[in-house]
Amino acid sequence: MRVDRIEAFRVSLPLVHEFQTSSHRKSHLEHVLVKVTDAGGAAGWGEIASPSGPFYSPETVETCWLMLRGFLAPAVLGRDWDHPSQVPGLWAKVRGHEFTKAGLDMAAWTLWTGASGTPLAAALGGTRAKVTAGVSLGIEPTVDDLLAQVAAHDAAGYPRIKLKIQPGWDVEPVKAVRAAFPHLQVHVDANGVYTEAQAEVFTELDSTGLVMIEQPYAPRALAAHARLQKLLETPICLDESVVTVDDLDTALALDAGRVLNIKVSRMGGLTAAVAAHDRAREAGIPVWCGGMHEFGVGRAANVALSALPGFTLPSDVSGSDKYYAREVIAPPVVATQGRVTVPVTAGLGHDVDEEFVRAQAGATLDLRG
Ligand code: OSB
Ligand code: MG
Repeated sequence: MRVDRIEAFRVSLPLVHEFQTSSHRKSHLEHVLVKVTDAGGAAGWGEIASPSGPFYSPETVETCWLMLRGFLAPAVLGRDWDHPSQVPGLWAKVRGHEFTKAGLDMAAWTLWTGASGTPLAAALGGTRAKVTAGVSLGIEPTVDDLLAQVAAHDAAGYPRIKLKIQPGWDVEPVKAVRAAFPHLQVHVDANGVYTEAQAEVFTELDSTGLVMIEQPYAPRALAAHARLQKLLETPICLDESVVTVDDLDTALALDAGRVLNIKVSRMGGLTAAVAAHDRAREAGIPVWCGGMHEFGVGRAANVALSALPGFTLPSDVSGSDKYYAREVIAPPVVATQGRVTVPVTAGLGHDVDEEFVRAQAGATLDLRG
């Protein structure tokens, strides 16, 4: 196959419920939707789900836009490939910029699976007909507000809740949620905001029956994560620390984490995500698919990835309705009693609402090989 045209659309959508993490609060998100077209007119879509600011990773929507136009689209345009797993090889010299790469890699996968009549999940190696979804809840103004959020998602049937924590919002809200909802699987995500001097927070959380503690320390602090893991019964889950499969190897060698959050965006695409899944599976550590509040395109790709056999923990693939009132795909991703059905039709398994995408686009790119 050969991609002869790459279009990109900067689309902003309002969130149904404001989301606050340890780094910032957001009420709407701007993502870049990427459309690739081959010589025969077949199209594929991907999503660059970078946050606007460089607080989760160094990338921003603006840097993604520049890298797509300046380096990554030119690396792909007019080049021949047989299988989407070869596409990352086209930009092998470009270091970093995983979110940008992820959008193009995803577009290549949906192009190829759509054109070859294969469901995306099956092409990736997926074996599940349904995947289990958890929800990620932000920091709320009060514990009562948080309990109301947990109650709503418990009532919707989600079996796992992840709570964002930060210093001053950790042990108390976690204990309140565990006490009020003892049947739920609960885990916490610190987004790397604690330091080793605050390890006591985690030794205290260790006795609250959490499924895992996600990214307590800074992304590069793998040795510190290993020291913390020695103190805890609760598995540490790595997110920001693992950008490449080499990072995963280092984490495994150090015993710095016993669960892996695989994000398509953070790792540079579906090809890299599958490689991380395979490596984790070989090492015997469970994985789940994390999210970046993706619009429908990225969300559907996350569902397809979560169908792989190593994804044994609930993924952040909650229904589109938790986030957006109006979606960029039809039908939207739907979770029923915390389960999402994996599409069995060719490609992404959802139609992209191109008219809506074009109407919403604040800026567009149109590049040809
Ligand atoms: O650390 O998992 C994270 C969103 C933005 C930045 C970082 C994270 C998140 C989430 C989103 O938790 C979860 C979702 O998309 O459902
Ligand atoms: Mg995380």
